[in-house]
Amino acid sequence: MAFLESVTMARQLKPFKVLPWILSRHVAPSTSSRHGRLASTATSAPSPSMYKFVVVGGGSGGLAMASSLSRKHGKGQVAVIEPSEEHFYQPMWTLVGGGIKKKEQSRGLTKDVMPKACDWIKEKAVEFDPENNSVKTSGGKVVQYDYLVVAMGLQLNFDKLKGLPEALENDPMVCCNYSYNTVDKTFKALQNFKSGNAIFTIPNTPVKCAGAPQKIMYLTEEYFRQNNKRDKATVMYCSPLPSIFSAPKYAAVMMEICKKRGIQVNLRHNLVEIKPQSKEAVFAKLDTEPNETITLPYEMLHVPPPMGPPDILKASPLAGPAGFLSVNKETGQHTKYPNVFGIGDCTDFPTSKTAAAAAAQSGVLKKTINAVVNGLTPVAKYDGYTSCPLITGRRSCVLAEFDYNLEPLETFPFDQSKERRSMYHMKADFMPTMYWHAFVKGLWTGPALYRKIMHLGFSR
Ligand code: FAD
Ligand code: UQ1
Repeated sequence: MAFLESVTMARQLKPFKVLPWILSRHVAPSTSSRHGRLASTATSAPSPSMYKFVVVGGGSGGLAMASSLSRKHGKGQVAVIEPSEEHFYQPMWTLVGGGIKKKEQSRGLTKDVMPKACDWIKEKAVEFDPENNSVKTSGGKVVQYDYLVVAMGLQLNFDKLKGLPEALENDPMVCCNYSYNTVDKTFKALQNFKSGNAIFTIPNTPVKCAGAPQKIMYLTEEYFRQNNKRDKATVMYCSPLPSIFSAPKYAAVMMEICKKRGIQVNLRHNLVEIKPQSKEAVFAKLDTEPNETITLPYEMLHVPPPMGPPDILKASPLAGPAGFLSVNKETGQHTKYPNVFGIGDCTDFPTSKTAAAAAAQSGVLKKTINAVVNGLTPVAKYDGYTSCPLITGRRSCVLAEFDYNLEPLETFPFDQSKERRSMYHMKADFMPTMYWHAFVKGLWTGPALYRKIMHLGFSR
């Protein structure tokens, strides 16, 4: 079950042996521990490591923060707990699924993106103990901190949807852009499609890049048109949500696009089971009481898995009611532990979970942490900025950008709800370079400044 080995980003990662040199590098006495005290250790247990800053998760948000913090505070002050040897530029997976990029183009090595001034602890975090300012790792280390940044991303729960693991494993026409291990099935499914229903779903859970489940549908529909398959295909989007997209301005445009292109939109349809043997997908109709189900045959099925907070975060005192890191929605500071901060998909910032949101959060979080370190009250305010480049074809994109109130917060001085070739190139060609050269280095905190310049100061 090669696929099952990778059901989450975290689970993708094989346990690493703890190298003695890692241990020795991390037994560093802290000179400035305001909060920390040494964890009690039995004689045989590893000694605790101490850092001014510990970042848990070296994905998009974690690296951006680790880079900025280590640049400001210097070598040996920041540790990053990240088990993966590989770093993925996940936003490229939509284009990989559409056959536009190769999946290898989305992959880098963690050693190449890890800031040189940070100590990389190549293990999983397994337990948070915020009362004692420490994190336990899979290798048995107790890593102590003065300040903690939690950036663990979302957990993919493939096994929470009946039939999904088997379908991904055995049915070549069931595909998923949400994992490096499954993303290359998608384009093969497009190529092998003969006739019938091409169904695209979105889970009834929090989801990263909530636009991605429909972006691949537009690429598929266009591919069918360009390859003489369109008249043999019924393309449909099935979503448990009451609208196709959260921000109304862009939802209206996407509905128009679906209408124009003959795409069926079935709202309040929640995928509850896949039957790969009979090639059927079962949906609960959420507007019926009790929920009726409807079974649709599929020729091709794209399924983002159910997602949720990482198990260890959910089980910790750091979790809010939904299991995500409980943060102040303006500052990113933890609601109970003032020396704990969060960024990205693992937090409960009430906005759409994207790398673009994490970039904007990183700008605010730097200021928040700086204030707290200097004994000041944080004043910087995150407005919920998030962005979703809604790819609608191989040369077109609607660039959605909005805030906590789902109000547009557009960077460019034109109406971004129109499909544009320029926005496609921004997403497909400019963004990857920007990500590897600026974002993970903590040098990109979102387009707010450019927005102000391009709107001649008349923008929030
Ligand atoms: P991640 O980047 O996922 O990083 C989390 C890190 O935590 C990982 O490195 C993981 O190994 C590590 N980790 C997990 N568990 C542990 C543990 N126990 N201990 C230590 N480390 C751990 N965003 C956009 O802005 N624009 C887009 O167009 C876009 N398209 C997307 C398309 C797809 C198909 C997907 C899947 C995502 C897309 N995104 C997009 C979303 C974007 O990739 C994420 O929102 C972003 O990566 C979140 O960053 P993060 O740091 O919170 O989490
Ligand atoms: C963005 O900042 C970002 O984070 C790095 C993305 O993720 C890859 C995006 O997709 C987008 C659209 C933005 C916003 C950037 C601009 C220039 C509007």
